[in-house]
Amino acid sequence: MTNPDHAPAASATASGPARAALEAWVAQIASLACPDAVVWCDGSPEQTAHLTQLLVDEGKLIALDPERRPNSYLARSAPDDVARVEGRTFTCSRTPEDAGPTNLWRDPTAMRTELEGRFAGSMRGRTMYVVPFSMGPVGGPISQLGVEVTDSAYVVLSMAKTTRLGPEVLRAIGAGVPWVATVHSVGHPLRDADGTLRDDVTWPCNETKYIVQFPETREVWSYGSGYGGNALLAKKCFALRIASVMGRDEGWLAEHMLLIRLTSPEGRAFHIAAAFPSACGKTNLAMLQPALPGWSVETIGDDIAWLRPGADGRLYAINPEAGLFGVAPGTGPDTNPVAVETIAADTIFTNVALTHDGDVWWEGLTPEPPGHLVDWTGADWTPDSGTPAAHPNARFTVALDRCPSRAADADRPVPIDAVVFGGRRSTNVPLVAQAPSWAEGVFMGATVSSERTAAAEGTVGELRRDPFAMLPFCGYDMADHWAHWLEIGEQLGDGAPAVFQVNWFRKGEDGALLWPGFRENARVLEWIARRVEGSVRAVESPVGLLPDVGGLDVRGLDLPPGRLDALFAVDPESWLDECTLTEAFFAGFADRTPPVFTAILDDRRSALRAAVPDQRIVH
Ligand code: OXD
Ligand code: MN
Repeated sequence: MTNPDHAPAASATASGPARAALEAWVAQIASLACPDAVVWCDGSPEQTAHLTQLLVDEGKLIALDPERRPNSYLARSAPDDVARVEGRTFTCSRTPEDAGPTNLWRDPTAMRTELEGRFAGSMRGRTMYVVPFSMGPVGGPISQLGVEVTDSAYVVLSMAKTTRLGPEVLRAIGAGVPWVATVHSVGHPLRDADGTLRDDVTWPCNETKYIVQFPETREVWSYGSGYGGNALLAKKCFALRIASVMGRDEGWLAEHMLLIRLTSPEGRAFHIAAAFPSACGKTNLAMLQPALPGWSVETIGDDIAWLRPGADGRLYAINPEAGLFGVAPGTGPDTNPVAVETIAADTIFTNVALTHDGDVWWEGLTPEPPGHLVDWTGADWTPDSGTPAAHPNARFTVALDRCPSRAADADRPVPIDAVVFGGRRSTNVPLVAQAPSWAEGVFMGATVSSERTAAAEGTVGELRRDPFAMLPFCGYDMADHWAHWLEIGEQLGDGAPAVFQVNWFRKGEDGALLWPGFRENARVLEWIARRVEGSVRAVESPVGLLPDVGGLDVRGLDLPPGRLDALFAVDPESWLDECTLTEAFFAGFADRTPPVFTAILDDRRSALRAAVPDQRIVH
């Protein structure tokens, strides 16, 4: 399987200029990074088994008990390589204006020189894997191709679960389909240029990290990290940062959104695309088992959606990924039984705890922790240790076809009925509100904010603006992204989806959550679906259309008196303060902020100031 001469395996060989260009590119990376061998990956069971065994033999994967967790493995990362590193994520567009104020811009030419220095010899002593993959089914109308070269077999195994990896991708590339070039090195060569040897470690990485996007040339270069979104370059780097730029240029959208099909008791299907900042329970919502009888949810995607206007004037979406890279802590039989079943086998776990009988555990998997564990760092752990047994950003990586709620036709584009924006807000934002117009929906998306979680570095709990939940993922100026959404809305006209905002996380004065969440979120989805079909009324408020009295089905919930009022309260004072913050936020984008946002903000302020006592204007 190893081709020391850097040539692809015979089975993958094809002639033609497109294939030659790919091979020339691979040879060029190899001559820079100097790997000992180059291996072309085809996702075959044999290759997967071989790489898995290699990692087990090297101590980089721990095989879990085959009875308790068949065909599953545990990886432990280095303690300083546990999350995406936004402070080292760069957008190298031609001008800083194209990257916009929310991205870290670097001059592309200077960055290329810097990266060349880093990658020179960075794979010495290692194997370089070439991973041709497709985002979306090969040849699908919204799909795109990519190639990742990486010196991490863990990355190859993860990509085999989360993308479509196979010989048909190489055939498509050979036939001339364009592809996105992505290059990854953990930055831990086993040999220096002078022959000095360096020991391998169970999680090789480098203390200096670069996650670099070149949007114009559609390239990603990542150095120094082996972790998740830093290293599985098809995901955040390509499917969001690069793809958002492709979408801007080609009239489509790449969004940080889950995708579900919600079916009503009458059998009507509603397709919903929902954007939430990292670690707001997207995977839970994507696998919801509705508490409302007769309603069902099918999972299409849990993290990323690519959306394109169709010939019939509707917005169609696919999940470009083929697997899940989900947050383990908090995932349990009560919060997400479907995920628990999904990861019962064939899963790679990273940074969870190990039980004495060869299974895995994390906070939230069972109400009581086991008496003894080996924690994510490899140290002995008991409930008295005072530290989490699993890292808060511990992950599971698994193919989506293991998910019991996966839609059988999840490969086909689906027409979107509703777009939902959510955040983690303990105050102000109501449980659900509908945007009265597309422009107001785009405004809702632009003003998403959330209290910080563990998915990226930073202080947990701090409020951060996360427009469209795309703050770390939009590959170009964020305000241009809003303008692009406005244009797509104009193009769709009456065919545009309805837009909503939700907030499962509002708290009462006692600091307790007001809404039970999880399966009960189906009640909110029901209201959204009923609004789409036009069968329930809504009332106006200064921040959007809210459910009319009795419109939200809360039967059987046993909410205390006043709870619904608290969930939907729109306090004019604090919303006026919020408007001031929003204005300051928009000012950061100067004249690129769409003018319609100023008009919406003005209207909102007037409505809040008027604080009309009787707001019940029925729609
Ligand atoms: C993720 C994230 O990993 O959003 O999905 O950070
Ligand atoms: Mn995400």
